[in-house]
This record gives sequence, structure tokens and C-alpha cells, in this order.
Amino acid sequence: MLKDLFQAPDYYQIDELLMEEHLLVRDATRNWVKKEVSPIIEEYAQKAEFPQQLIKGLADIGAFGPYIPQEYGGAGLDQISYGIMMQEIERGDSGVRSTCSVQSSLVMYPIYAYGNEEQRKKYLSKLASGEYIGCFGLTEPNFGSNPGGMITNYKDDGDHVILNGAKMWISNAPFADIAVVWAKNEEGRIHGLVVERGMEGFTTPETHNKWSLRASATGELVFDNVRVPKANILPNKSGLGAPLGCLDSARYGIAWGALGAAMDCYDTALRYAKERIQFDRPIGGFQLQQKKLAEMLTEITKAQLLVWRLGKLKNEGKATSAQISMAKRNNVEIALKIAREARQVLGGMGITGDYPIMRHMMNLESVVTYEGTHDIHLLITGFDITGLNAFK
Ligand code: TGC
Ligand code: FAD
Repeated sequence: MLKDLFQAPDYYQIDELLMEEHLLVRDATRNWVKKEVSPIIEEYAQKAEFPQQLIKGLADIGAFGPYIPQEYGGAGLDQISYGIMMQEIERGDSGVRSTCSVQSSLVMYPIYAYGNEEQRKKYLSKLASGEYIGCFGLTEPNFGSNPGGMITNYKDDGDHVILNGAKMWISNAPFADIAVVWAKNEEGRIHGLVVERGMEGFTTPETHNKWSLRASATGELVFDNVRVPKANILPNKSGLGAPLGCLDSARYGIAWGALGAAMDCYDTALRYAKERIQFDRPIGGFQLQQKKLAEMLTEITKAQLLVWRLGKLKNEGKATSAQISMAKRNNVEIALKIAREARQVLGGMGITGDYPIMRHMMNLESVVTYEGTHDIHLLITGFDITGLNAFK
């Protein structure tokens, strides 16, 4: 790609709302992304491969478990630092941010929050250092938006359980060392289990032919009579609320992350509009292009304020699931619209890999679907404000 000249928009001086720690984390992550992600990401997206060499660097900048306490290997940062880190990483690529979201909020978080001390000690520092990569198995071929219907199940077998079933659309599955898998016990109650690569009967076939998140590896988790030690069952929370609680944390990170992709598209379009000459003047001088750019910046500014406030609420332990849901839906939606508009500003150049916009746009088609679709998040808000459940 062309040299990464990214300059973040800050139209409302939102930097003044951030603490010094947040700015330090932001700048360190931004510099790392410029140096390590931007130069290679287009090539990896084109060849549909996750850049494995980024794992060590991601661990070093604290992107695996930013808010997990330091005694377990995490970075011990607050929620705004976590969010801003996801913003900067997704500014590079949604697929790289996906790997961090899964590792931090969908693998480390449940082991930290629902696991016992032995499980925390066994897995968390290895996940924080990138020695282990994890994945999260909730979605099944016939149960996506409705995960409560899952059929993956386990039966008692002495000091082990026997796990059967299949998960689909699982980020990091093809190369993950461990999987946090959600399955029903013999009473039909959902529990989380840590399944390790190498357990007999456990396979992770890769999903090919994606037009989106091409620099992220996606796959299935297949369990054919897998004997999992009972010691690998997360004991401290069960029921559908357990996986949904992890999603709250990941959806929060996505609300920030999508903003990063939006900022990159806007910044690219603004620079191009000022440089590209047609009819003897920069296209940025035409009213129709200014309308696009002005609307993009307005939406980015509103989204920045939304996640900053949500981060404050989260730091105070007051953010509700429905508030997080609103931010995920809004910020992904505006990012997708901005990517589409920004691509038009670049004309034909917008479809090439010389600029990041088309890649962001295609990536965001997954981001608007995973962690709850746009429509599911609308229904969550609808339920919250009316008290009437429109899901079923
Ligand atoms: P419902 O009856 O409403 O709730 C069941 C229990 O869960 C509790 N609950 C929550 N708890 C914590 N956080 C939340 N966000 C929660 N939402 C609900 C609820 O209180 C209840 O608890 P209890 O004690 O009464 O049993 O459940 P439902 O079956 O009606 O479904 C509700 C619905 C549709 C909102 C939910 O199932 C949903 O969110 N569906 C979307 C599925 C989804 O988001 N899947 C994501 C899979 S993971 C993924 O996409 C990773 S992508 C990673 C990457 O690459 O970045
Ligand atoms: P469906 O649930 O079949 O939905 C299809 C359509 O129907 C959607 O538009 C939906 O909004 C709509 N719909 C469904 N129910 C209702 C309703 N009640 N009212 C109105 N409309 C409704 N999952 C994991 O567990 N772990 C992962 O790591 C993971 N990574 C992913 C990575 C990628 C690249 C992708 C694409 C998905 C990933 N997912 C993962 C799965 C993701 O969470 C699901 O795709 C998502 O939850 C939607 O499920 P579905 O695809 O089965 O769609």
C-alpha cells in the first residue's frame, strides 16, 4: 500500500477528555500499527492469510488481555485504554482486531471471570504472551442469532465428559491452541469448557472463500466424542448469560474498533479529495464531495463521544448490555456507510488495494454481522425501551 499517512480526526477536541494513560496507549498502538500492520496487511488480505508474525508484537503492546489484571499476565488497563487500543488496531485491519477481541474478551475474560484459580494460572499468562492463541465457540450451523438453541452437548464419564457437536464461523479456529466452547450438559444447562488442540476427536477445518475479514482465519470446531477433563469446565457461571456476558466485553471493543476503520476511511478520502484534480480543481472543492466528507466527520464525532461516555460508564461498572449493544450497532453502521462513501470519493482508485478503503468496507460486512447482527441489536434496544420481547 501507499505510505501510511494516517492522521486521526478530533473535531471536538475529544483528546482533552482522555487521561494521559489513554493517550500513551493510543500513540504506542498507533505507531505499532503504522510500522507493523500497514505495510503488510493488504498482501495478507489478498492472499487470505492471517499474519501470524503479528502475534508477538500484539502481545508485547498489551493487546491480549488489556484489562485483565497484571498478576495473570494482562496489562491491567482501564476500559477506555482497552477501547482505544481496539480503535487503533482496527484502524489497521478489522481482522487483526478480531484476533485481539477473541483472545481478550472471549477467551481470557471467561477464564478469568468464570474459571477457578487453577484454570486462571494454567491459561491466562500463556494467552497474554501469545504462547497460546484461543478461540470462542458459540455459533452453530443452525443456531446463530439464537445461540440458546445449541445442540452441542456433553455427557458425564467419570472424571471426564464426552463432548459432541459442531461450531461454525469461529475466528482463529484453524490455528488456535485452545477453544472456549459452550455446550449443554445432560440437564440442558449451558456451560463453558476449555478444549485443547490435540484432544482426540477435536478438529478445526478452515472456512475458505471469504470476501471479508480475509486477513483473519475462520473455521469450524468439530467434536466427535471428545473426552474433556472435568477440570476444564469453567465452574463459576452457567446458562446463556455466561457467553452473553463475554459478548458484552467484545461488543464494547468492537464499538471502538469500528470507529478506527471509519477514521481511516475518512482520513484517506479527505487527503485524496484535496489532491485529486478534475475539471481543473481539487475534487474536494465540489459541494457534493464536501457533503460526503462533512457527514462522515459528523458521524465520527458523534461515535467518538458515544464510546468515550460508554467507556466511562464501563469503568464505573454502570454500562448496561443494552447500552453496549447500541454503541456496537451504531458505530459499525456508521463505519460501513463511511467506507462506502469514502470509496466513492476515490473513484476507480477506491477499489484497489493501493488504498485501505475497500478492505475496510468488506471487513465491516462481517463486523456488522458477528457479535450479534445489526437487526438483533435493534431488537435488543427495542426490548430495553419497551419491555416487549420481539425476538420470539
Ligand atoms: P434471553 O432469554 O434474553 O437471555 C438468556 C440469559 O442471558 C442473560 N443475558 C445477558 N447476560 C449478559 N450479557 C448480555 N448481553 C445478556 N443478554 C441476555 C439474560 O438475562 C438471561 O439470563 P437468565 O439468568 O434469566 O437466564 O436469551 P434469548 O435466547 O432470548 O436471546 C437473546 C439474544 C437474541 C439477545 C441473544 O441470544 C443474542 O445476543 N444473540 C446474538 C448472538 C451473538 O451475538 N452471537 C455472537 C457469537 S460470538 C461472535 O460472533 C464472535 S466474533 C469475534 C470476532 O472475530 O471479533
Ligand atoms: P442468522 O441468525 O441465521 O440470521 C440471518 C438473518 O436473520 C440476519 O439478518 C438476522 O439479523 C436475522 N434474524 C435472526 N433472528 C431474527 C429475529 N428474531 N428477528 C429479526 N431478524 C432476525 N461466532 C462464534 O461463536 N465465534 C466466533 O469467533 C465467530 N466469528 C465469526 C467470524 C466471522 C467472519 C463471521 C461472519 C461470523 C462469526 N461468528 C462467530 C458467528 C456470528 O456471530 C454469527 O454469524 C451471527 O451471530 C449471526 O448468526 P447467523 O450467521 O447464523 O445468522
